Amino acid sequence: EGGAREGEEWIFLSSKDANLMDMGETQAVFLKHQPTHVIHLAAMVGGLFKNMRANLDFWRNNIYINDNVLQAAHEVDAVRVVSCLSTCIFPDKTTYPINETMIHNGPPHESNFGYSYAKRMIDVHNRCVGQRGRCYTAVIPTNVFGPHDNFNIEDGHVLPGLIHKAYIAQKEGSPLVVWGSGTPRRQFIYSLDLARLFLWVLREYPEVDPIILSVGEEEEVSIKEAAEGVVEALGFKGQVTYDRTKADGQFKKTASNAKLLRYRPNFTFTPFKQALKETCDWFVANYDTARK
Ligand code: GFB
Repeated sequence: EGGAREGEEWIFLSSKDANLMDMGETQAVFLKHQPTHVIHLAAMVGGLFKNMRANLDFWRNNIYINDNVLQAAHEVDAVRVVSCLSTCIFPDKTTYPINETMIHNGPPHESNFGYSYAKRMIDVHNRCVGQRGRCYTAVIPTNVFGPHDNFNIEDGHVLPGLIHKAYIAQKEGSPLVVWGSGTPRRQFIYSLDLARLFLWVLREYPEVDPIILSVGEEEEVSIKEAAEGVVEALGFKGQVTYDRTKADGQFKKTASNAKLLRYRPNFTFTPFKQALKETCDWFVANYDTARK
């Protein structure tokens, strides 16, 4: 499942190519490339703490990006658009495991409701443009990590944040400070596994309805266990402490990957420890140029 297949031309765009919050620039870049298939990953994203600080920006910026991209794709007659939701947009008060039918069944967690509602509107948009004959869809990844991530400690997600903090703590001989109690639970998907699944969704997945892309419920770990995984992967020898003055955010958002396994019964995820090791090795080798 490597790169482009025969007859496929892949074009990678970044925010340097167009400000997707601007409809004119978005239409211009779509007219320039005339894509038939689009993997839409553009978004204003961040970890728990960045979301808590900026729900209005997360709401507005993502609403603009998503409406512009989906409308511009429709206007250039793209046959496929795969957009990105997240398991953090599900209702906070819910039964477990969460599945794809539950997206709109109640308010999301307070910490990131701006981002969550903006993302939920992608599903509404896909269903609306579906009435015009489009089969645009969305995936719902659980917490993603891997090389090339945003390792910024204040704004990034938990695993890159812990990797960056442990790297500094190791050099300075200071403790690794994990934020919160360490008890919340998360499922983590390795970015390389997610990329393989994205290609399958783009080429084969037949539904407008979204599909969760996650490791199984049994792979869910506590933040404490994730931190211990980082300590092991980096070979950190110092003390680990927990700063309980920092928020825990959503306690859990356990998602079912049963729908994925129905389509891809033989898909194998990279083992968590191996994925963490590869991510840590990448970060150490690319410290100077990594986004942080
Ligand atoms: O990845 P994260 O920031 O976002 O994880 P969420 C937050 C959890 O990790 C909280 C704990 O329980 C934090 O207390 N934590 C411990 C840390 N140490 C750290 C650290 O150094 N950095 C960070 N960031 N957390 C996000 C949503 O929720 O999930 C986003 O807010 C996005 O919208 C993302 O969807 C996937 O998993 O809590």
